[in-house]
Amino acid sequence: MPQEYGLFIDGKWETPKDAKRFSTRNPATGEELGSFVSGSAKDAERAVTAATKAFRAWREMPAPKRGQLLLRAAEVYKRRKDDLGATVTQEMGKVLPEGKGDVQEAIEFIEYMSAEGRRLLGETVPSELRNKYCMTVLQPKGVVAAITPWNFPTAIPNWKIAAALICGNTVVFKPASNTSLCGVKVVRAYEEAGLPPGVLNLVTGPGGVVGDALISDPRVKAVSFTGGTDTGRHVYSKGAEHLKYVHLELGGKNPQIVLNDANLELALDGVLFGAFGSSGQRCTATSRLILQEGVYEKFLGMLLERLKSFKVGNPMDREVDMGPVASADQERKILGYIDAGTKEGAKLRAGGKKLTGGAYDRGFFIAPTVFEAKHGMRITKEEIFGPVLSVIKVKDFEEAVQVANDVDYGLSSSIYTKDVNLSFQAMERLEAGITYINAPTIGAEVQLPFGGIKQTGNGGREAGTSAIEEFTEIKTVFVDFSNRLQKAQIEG
Ligand code: UN1
Repeated sequence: MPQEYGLFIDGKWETPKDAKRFSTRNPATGEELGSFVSGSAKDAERAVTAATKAFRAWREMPAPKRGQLLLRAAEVYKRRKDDLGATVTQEMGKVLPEGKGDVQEAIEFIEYMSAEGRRLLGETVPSELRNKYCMTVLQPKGVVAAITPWNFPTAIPNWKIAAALICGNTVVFKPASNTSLCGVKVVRAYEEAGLPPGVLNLVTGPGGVVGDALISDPRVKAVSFTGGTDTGRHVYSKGAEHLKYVHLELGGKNPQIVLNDANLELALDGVLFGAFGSSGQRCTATSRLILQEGVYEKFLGMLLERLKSFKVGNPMDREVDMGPVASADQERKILGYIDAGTKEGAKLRAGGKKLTGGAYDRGFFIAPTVFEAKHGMRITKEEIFGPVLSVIKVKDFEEAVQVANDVDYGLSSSIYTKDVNLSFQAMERLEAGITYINAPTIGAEVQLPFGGIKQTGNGGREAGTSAIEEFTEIKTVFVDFSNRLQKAQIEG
């Protein structure tokens, strides 16, 4: 029997009467990892009640003190990094160094946010009148819903939770169902750190039930969602019915451009990590390799050569370069795209199939796949979220930028060149929230804003200082100490 876990509401772990349950499974082995409550709309409502009740005392706690509590949670994560990293790997399939990297990203973000507790900067600006101060202060929004994906099951929840908490919000957290054990462990660190009851609540269960209940609850003032574009559209429109602040981080179709003058070895390491890290299941994953014609054959040859020794297997095994994809659904969708690519006439150069035989039969393994594709095919335009790379030939820098930009998404982008002018032109012209020069499309750091343009989001950024904007309201304050009525715009 797998271990049973409850919901975390108002500081207590609990299993509602007659609760339905679901399990998560290791995508490499099929092993059952835990049993979780399939939360109901009522459970979500109770969690919001707890968060609402806890809000006043939490917002009144001085922000530096909130920061100290956050730091304690970071300490717990540090102590548990190996265990938690292994849980990430076992529950969603990225290789162990990346599983631990996920936790490390959570730790770094919490540390960064805890120091924000000593800033939360407002402005003071001159008044047009005498004896009057004009300033802004940042205030929390209230109860925040954090709805998070399975691909970064400890980092992304913390991008939302730690940022919301430092600003004085309380949180109801709904993790992706297939990484519920990670969700439980994310919350336990805050519990151990001594967070007051109700400040952070966890409701596991289906998005269509728990997520929708949170978005529709008028007491929830902000929703921060990371996930697929279709779900994002649903979250946004449902939030709009309630005129609710909604932050979205959605898909990507990220290009790596390699120009004729590039350091090819470096670009090769970059594309292997960018395309096949986390089995291509990062929003920032490289899914298009745009090669200038002068290096096309050579670079493609180098890539195919390296893939011959690329090992796919159990992600807990040190020798393995790439683990499984996260679930049966993922596998089906990715294989569907491989099929579509073949049908559209893209030339399959590596992989292109489910791996079978021996231990592979217990999990969802797909061989790292490379297509020579023509820009415009579905595999070059739609987000696949798997280990599938489309290689596209272009004449020159101009065409590279045009192809790179001709997609609906705009999260990350990368260019390899030694030409300073072209790298700055790329920085200016690539339509993406993030541009890397001589580095892969993945690997953003937490102290900088993260997010994208076009259908990648709705204009906001998370992490970095933008995280504070995401979770605060600006209060504008005028203090008149003249002891008489002063009329702005009327007297001079
Ligand atoms: C994501 O895939 O949604 O930049 C987040 C990166 C990681 C975060 C990715 N630091 O690849």
